[in-house]
Amino acid sequence: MSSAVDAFMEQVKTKNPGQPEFHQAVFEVVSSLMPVIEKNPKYDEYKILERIVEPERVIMFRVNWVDDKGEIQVNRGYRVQFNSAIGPYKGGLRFHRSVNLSILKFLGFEQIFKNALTTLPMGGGKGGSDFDPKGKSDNEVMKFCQSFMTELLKYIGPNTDVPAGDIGVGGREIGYLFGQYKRIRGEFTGVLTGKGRNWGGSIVRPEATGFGVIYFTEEMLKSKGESLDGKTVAISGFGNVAWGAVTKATALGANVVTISGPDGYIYDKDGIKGEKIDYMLEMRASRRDKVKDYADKFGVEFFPGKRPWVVKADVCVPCATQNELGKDDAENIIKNGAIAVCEGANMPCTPEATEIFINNKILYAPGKAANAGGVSVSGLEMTQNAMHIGWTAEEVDSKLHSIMQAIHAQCVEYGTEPDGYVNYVNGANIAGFIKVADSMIDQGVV
Ligand code: NDP
Ligand code: 2IT
Repeated sequence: MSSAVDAFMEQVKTKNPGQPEFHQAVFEVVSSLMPVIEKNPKYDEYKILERIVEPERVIMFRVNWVDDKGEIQVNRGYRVQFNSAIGPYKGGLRFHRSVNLSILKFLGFEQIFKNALTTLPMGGGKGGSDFDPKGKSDNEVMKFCQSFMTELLKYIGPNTDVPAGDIGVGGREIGYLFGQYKRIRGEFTGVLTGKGRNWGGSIVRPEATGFGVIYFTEEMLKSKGESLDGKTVAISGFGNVAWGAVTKATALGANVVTISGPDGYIYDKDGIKGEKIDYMLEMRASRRDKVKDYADKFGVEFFPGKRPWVVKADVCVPCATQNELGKDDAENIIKNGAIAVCEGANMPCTPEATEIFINNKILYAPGKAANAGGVSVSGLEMTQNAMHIGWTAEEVDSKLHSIMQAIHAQCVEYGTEPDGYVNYVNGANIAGFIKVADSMIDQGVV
């Protein structure tokens, strides 16, 4: 079996040179799928694997804009329209200096399976730019967003491709992007999700990813007769996802003791709660990218240049970025007796770390299952837009909760091993794949 995976990966690497994150994401999925493909020759006959790793379309474009000093700036914009077998392309936009085609292809590829798990009709896509929001004024962010959208709008629409936020893209950026789309296309439509509440956005979308991660964690713990109540939780990141996860974990009785930024992590033994959670929003909005601000304000310990995975915690929830948790971190987490690791970010654990969690048979959920709450509420935003209505917070939250339970159930159905251990990686990859692959077969060679 591994020789089939190796042979397939050889082709992927030859065809997509210099794209390590994309290779990493494909390798993980294909490793889970090979046994399924060997048992179901139709997938091989229809060349589903070969087709699913090839984006339907990649759009790359120049984004010129003028900064506050009157200087011309040049960035690169992207949209990867990966797979539309089960619905319009759907996925976030990332604005970060590290953005390149490899990162967006890995994210777009993951999104195909994630969106299939949500039970909603959404295909997979991702986009963004190497624009660095750090230190930019509101005016500069607006100028960039307007220029970016002026090109992107040729390729998107409510039934074609519906972008949303990701790292560096939150409510403010979605507002500027939406405004420019509306201005040029002359239509008010649900072309983006994560919109403001007053102009078509869904209530609970800002919280959705973090809430969903914690609902998923609760489901995993429930399967062991446990709950979050009274547990110590370590979280990384301090952005949108980390904020939602801290809020919900604290509400369910957990003591969240860490958050982190590119500068290091803070340890708050009394737990991040109340005004401290609100302060996370302030830190994120300041675009200073310094979690040390939290330590200065609340008088807690700050560990420069370090990650939170050395802290003793029952549950770890990485919510920052890809490959932020490696082999040594995973060994620490096991040594400290953690019972669960649940990914809020996309692909935060390296393959070596993932292997350690699975070999030690702790509860471990990959991002494509655990962080699907964000795109799920995006899907619910599309439904509300199409129906020209707005649901209440209770309605949206209860739908989100049911979706996370349904995703958990799919992982258990497809990922349970003979000894009863649930391999959530295999479960998520297989369940997501079957839905998309069967749809591709139904629709012929397109
Ligand atoms: P935000 O932009 O709100 O927050 C990300 C923050 O984390 C940035 O300020 C960034 O700082 C910081 N960061 C980057 N690298 C590190 C690091 N190594 N350690 C600590 N902090 C770091 O992004 P989101 O919260 O939206 O996204 C976080 C993760 O969740 C990403 O992997 C994203 O793909 C994923 N995700 C997001 C969803 C959403 O709906 N927003 C949905 C599902 C997944 P800096 O810019 O300086 O690097
Ligand atoms: O990674 C993700 O799932 C997101 N950034 C959210 C995508 C969306 O369309 O809401």
